[in-house]
Amino acid sequence: MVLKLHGLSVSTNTARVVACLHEKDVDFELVRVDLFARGNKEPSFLAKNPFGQIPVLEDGDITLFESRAITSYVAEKFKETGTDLIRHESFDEAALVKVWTEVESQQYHPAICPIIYEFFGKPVQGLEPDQAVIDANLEKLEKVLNVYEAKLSSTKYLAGDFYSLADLHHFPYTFYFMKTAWGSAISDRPHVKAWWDDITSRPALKKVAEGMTFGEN
Ligand code: GSH
Repeated sequence: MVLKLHGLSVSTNTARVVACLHEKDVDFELVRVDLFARGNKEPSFLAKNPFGQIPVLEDGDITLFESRAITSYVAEKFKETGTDLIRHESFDEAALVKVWTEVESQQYHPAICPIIYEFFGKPVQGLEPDQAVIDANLEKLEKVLNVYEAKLSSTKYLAGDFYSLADLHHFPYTFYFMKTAWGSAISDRPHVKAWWDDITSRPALKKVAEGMTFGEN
């Protein structure tokens, strides 16, 4: 039975899961949830995710929400196909993947998310971006990126010399961030830039990027 992913290809959190499904060569059907028509607040959708947010993955009898939990499930369930994103053959490497997936979620995401929301999310709703919020979070993001720059000067990817879920999880928000005026936070740090260029040249991520065009998807 083909997996059903409820979401939108322009949505960052949906794109995180789509990237993982492409890396794992797993077929899926994208079921469009119209956020503007509040399709995510319909009882039938709330039955799948009581928080009324996309993405949601349905795989047979199991229904999952929270994009990072979904990618872990997919990477684990399909560990024998496509790219190994969790280093399942090495206990130590798998632990490092977990560390750096937590870093994305606990350090990187809280800084980059408000910037993307102010810059892209607010105008879509007819609201003015708040530059003070953007500036405060840029400062936080730069500090996180200083740590990344040091780490990526000793390993090619975040968890080690192997691409993993930890790198992949950064893709969607950073993709939109690079379309703002502040992309130099990434490109002025040589090791972070080399890492970003490397991961965005992956066929799976290029394919996801094709769907991340506001107004068209
Ligand atoms: N932590 C959740 C995840 O990683 O899946 C966040 C999900 C989320 O914020 N989804 C957004 C959404 O559904 C779209 S990218 N927004 C509509 C809403 O919150 O009402």
